Amino acid sequence: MGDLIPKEEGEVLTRDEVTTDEPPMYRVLLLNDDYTTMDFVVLILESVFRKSPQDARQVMLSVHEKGAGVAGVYTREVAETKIAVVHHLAAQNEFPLKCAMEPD
Ligand code: TYC
Repeated sequence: MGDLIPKEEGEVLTRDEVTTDEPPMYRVLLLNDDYTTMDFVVLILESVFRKSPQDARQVMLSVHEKGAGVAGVYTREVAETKIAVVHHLAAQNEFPLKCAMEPD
């Protein structure tokens, strides 16, 4: 039993009754295209999504074969930032690589 937290007048909530809400999580999807090189996608998966070289290659090949695949699962702000970084790096390197996000 922890501290007593006032709720309404004359009412208390014990710490054991406090639930911690988990933030909504989002899958960042990598989308296949015909022009981005496999090496560039692997580099993105290693550098932006912190995948090992082996996992990065596996995810890249799966996206290449199936059309899309999950690069990682993050909170909304982190997912949005990673997508913006990928699109920036892709544009800088003149690749059409695109990401999307969806609720996990
Ligand atoms: N299809 C690309 C090629 O053959 C490789 C690729 C993989 C591109 C994954 C995008 O998200 C992607 N060069």
